[in-house]
This record gives sequence, structure tokens and C-alpha cells, in this order.
Amino acid sequence: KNNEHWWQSAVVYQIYPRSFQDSNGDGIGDIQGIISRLDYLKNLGIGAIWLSPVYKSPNTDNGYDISDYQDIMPEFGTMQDMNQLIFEAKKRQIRIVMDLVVNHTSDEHKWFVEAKKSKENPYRDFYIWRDPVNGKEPNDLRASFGGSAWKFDENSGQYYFHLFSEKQPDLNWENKQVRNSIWKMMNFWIDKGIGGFRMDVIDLIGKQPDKMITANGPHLHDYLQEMNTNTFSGKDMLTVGETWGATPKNAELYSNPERHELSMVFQFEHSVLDQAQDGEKWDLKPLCVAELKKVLYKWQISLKHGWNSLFWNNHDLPRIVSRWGNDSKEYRVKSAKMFAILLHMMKGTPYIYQGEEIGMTNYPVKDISEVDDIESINMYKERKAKGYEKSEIIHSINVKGRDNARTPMQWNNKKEAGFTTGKAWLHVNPNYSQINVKQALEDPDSIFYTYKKLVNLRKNSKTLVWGDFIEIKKVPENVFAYVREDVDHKFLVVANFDQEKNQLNLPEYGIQKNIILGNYNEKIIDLSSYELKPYESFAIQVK
Ligand code: TEU
Ligand code: CA
Repeated sequence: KNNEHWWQSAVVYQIYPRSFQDSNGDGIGDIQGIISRLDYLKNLGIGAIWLSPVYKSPNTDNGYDISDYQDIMPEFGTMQDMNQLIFEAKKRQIRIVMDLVVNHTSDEHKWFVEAKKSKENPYRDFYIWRDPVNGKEPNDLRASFGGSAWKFDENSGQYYFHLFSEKQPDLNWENKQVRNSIWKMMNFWIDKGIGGFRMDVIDLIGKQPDKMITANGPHLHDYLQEMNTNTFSGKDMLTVGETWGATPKNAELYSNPERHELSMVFQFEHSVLDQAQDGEKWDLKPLCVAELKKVLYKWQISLKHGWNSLFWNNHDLPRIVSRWGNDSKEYRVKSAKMFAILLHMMKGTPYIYQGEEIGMTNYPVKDISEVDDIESINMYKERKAKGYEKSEIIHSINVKGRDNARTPMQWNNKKEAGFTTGKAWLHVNPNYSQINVKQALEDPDSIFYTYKKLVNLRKNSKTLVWGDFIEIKKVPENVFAYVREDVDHKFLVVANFDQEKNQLNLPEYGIQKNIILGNYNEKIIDLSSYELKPYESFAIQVK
């Protein structure tokens, strides 16, 4: 089966520009810094960069609060730098996927500045305004970053709706003018030759706050089909929606090609498995590996007429090797490689988050003064006011806080890990002296080369892109084992999630020699009776 779309055999690399590479010594990553690292990404073999927002922003939420969609944040550079990035990336067969944040704008966006002026202003209905009810908020919807989702505006005596911070007012998608303005902005970027869009909390655009509906509103798919028709249709672009609540059923609605909506979505069913029942992300419970296995396998077989994304990390999630692996000196490399092999041999488009390819880890803080992220800071205030112990709140932040993913990329063992010649905007993880790109490139057995092999394998294997996924059930509970096969080839993939050994007995496979990837570099594996070492993982070409 030949490739229908480039993004079905490519691997995407996510860059959080603030923390990737600084080029002018101000301690903040920037676009020229990214350009200077394109050869590194070419070496890794990735086919596209998902670029977290670089647009003008007051940075309440580090760029996810946009004040001008068609201009670049000065700390990151100029529109010329952006044009150069698109051009230089294309020269290396790397597409640029922009972050589309259109559930809300910054309150400093000209649309909101106008809307706030008066109820009669032509931009008023670009946002969601409501009169007080009994002198209070219209209802008790809560904002993601704490407090009510309704902010009172003295000037007009009305509330406006914001699902994130009060400086991120939600756009009113029921207003056709809003939708047309967004299509226009999207086409401005499409005309620049970008490769696609990642769509921030896109499942919220059909919200109906009066009915307490925030995600999966009744018009969500209508709006996406209208977007497709008016912007990227027929242009073979990668469009991936961030949809926290997606189930396999609605994931198919988004990604079934016949529906002309999106290429795929990020679903987070696996990513909430260490969250206490009915709790928030900060309410912790240990991961049950059997549950993770069930969720990952369910998604692999559920999208008959759709397409999966595959990821462990992003700029909102703690780093996987610390979260569910083992970031100790002894097992960090082994477990990081296990995650890479387990995920990248599955069916779908894999995403690598900056630093994941060298096994970067979480960075624990001792005090809230070290924390940057608005989500963590607001939660700290809220829980402290409710009487939670400081130590307990800081522990939650160290396990699940978003800053864990935002510490600067570790390039070498020099000052500030080679990220900046100045003072980094956020602390650099002290382990940069051992964990950095330079060391990884010099070590043929590094995590980097496991990722590089996986990226290359996907580029050259139709079986990996299109082959069927078949679970192997007769294995220990904490061992993943599956097959990818088509008429031509068959891969067997095994991953031991435990720090303990586990016994594998697959007599039907017997002795195997064609081991294409493995984190213990075994040459021969007798599967009829094999003792898996801690975090051992391998991919074997059986046919
Ligand atoms: O995130 C959506 C979102 O809901 C996350 O904030 C998530 O709830 C939280 O991080 C728990 O992990 C997107 C962006 O990825 C995020 O960076 C933005 O803060 C948010 O939307 C608002 O734009
Ligand atoms: Ca800079």
C-alpha cells in the first residue's frame, strides 16, 4: 500500500521555542536558535517540526495567549526569521507545523481590546459575554487555571468567559465573523508554505457555556469541516487536534478521511492513568501497567477509518522517563529506550518532544518561587488556601508540573548546557553535565541512536506504517508484546515495564537472530524460554 500522506510515515518533533536554543544571549530560546539546530534534527531524521506558539503574546501562558496571530513575539525574533525557518527547514525536507490556538486569544488582542470598549462595539460578539445572574457569575463553570471561568468587566457590567486564565478570553465560535477571521489567518500561514497545524484544545470550539457544555459541543464537527473546506483541504497538510477527552469513537469522527476534518488527534486516555479517580492531575496514584497496556492496545485496534498519533511527552506533561520509567543512573537509558521502542513500533504518527530523544528528566523544585508555570502557581495558591501541606503541593508539582518539560534543552556540558551564553529564563537541569546532545551523538549506544533507528525504520517500512497490530496475550502482566505484520513482513515487539525480571515463553517463535533494535544489544534470543531483564525491550524482524 503506498503512502497516501507524508505524515503517515514521518515522525514529528515538538519544539518549545522558549527552551530550545537561544541565539542572542538573552536567555530565551528563539527562531534563529532553532535554525542553527536544523542539521541536528535532519540527522535525527524527523519529517516535521510542531512549533509551539511563536506569535506576539504577553506570555501569561508562554505564548498560548496570542495578541497578534500574524506577527512574531519579539523575544523569538521577526517574521523574516520565521520565513527563513520555513525555507531552511524545507531545504532539509522538514515541514513546519504551526500551533493554532483559536479557542481563545490574549486579552491584549485587538479584537478583545475593541470588544471590551462597549456592548455596541462590532467586535463585542467575538467573545462570550453574559449579564450577571442574581448579581453573580452566570454559572459555576471553573477555569482550568483556577477560579471561576467568568470574569466581571466593570466597564460594561457583564462577565466574559475564559476557560484558561482571565487573560485568555474564549472566542465565540458561533459567530461566523470569528470563523471567517480565523480562516483568513490560517490561509496567511498556509500561503507561507507551512506543513500543517497542531490545534490547541480544539474540542472546545463548539462550547455552549450556558448549558455547561465545554468540550464536544453540538457544532464542533461542523466547524472543523467548515475550517477544512476554507483552508487546508486538498493541500496534504498535517492537522492534529488536541482533544483531551477523545474516545476511539469520536477520534474516528475527527480523522476519518471521508469526513474531511483532521488528519488525527492527540488523545490523552493513557496520560491520565496516574491521576486519582475523580481527582485533578495533581491527585496522584501509581500507574497500573496492565491498564496502560489495555488503553494503548485498544487505541491501536480502534481506528479502522482513522489515524492515531503516538506520544509520551509534550510541553504540558512531565518527562516520561521520570514519570513511568526509571531515571536513576542505572536504568535511565534502558527505560528511555524501552519507551521509544514500545511506542515507535506501533501504528500511527509518532511525536518526539524536545529532549526526549536524549532521555532528559524531570527537575524537582523545593519552593514555589522556583516555579514559572501559571497552572502550577495558581494551583499552589488554591490548595494552600484550602489547607493542603506545602510539601504535598510541591510534591504534586514535581511529579506532574509542566515546568518539568520546559527546562532548557541540554546541548552540551558547558555553562547553561549550551542553551544560552546568558542566564536561562528557567533553571537548567543540573544533570546536563551527563545528559546532553553532544554526549549522545558521541555515544553509539545512546538513546538518540535508538530514536534515529526507529525514525529511519518507519521511513522505509510499509509494514511499520500500514501493517496490522496484533496483541500477544500470553505474557506477564507488566510485559507488552505485540506483532506488526502485512503480507511481506512481520515484526515482534516486546517491552518489560518492570525493574524486575519477567519470564517470556513464546515457543512458536523459538530462536530469533534478526533483532533490529534492543536496549541490551542481544544478538540471539530464544523466545521459547527467555528471561527478560529489567526494562528489556527489543524489536525482532520475524519475517
Ligand atoms: O493545553 C490544554 C490543556 O488543557 C492543558 O492546559 C492541560 O489541561 C493541563 O496542562 C494539564 O496537563 C493547551 C496547551 O497545550 C497548554 O500549554 C495551554 O496552557 C492551554 O491549552 C491553553 O492554551
Ligand atoms: Ca534569545
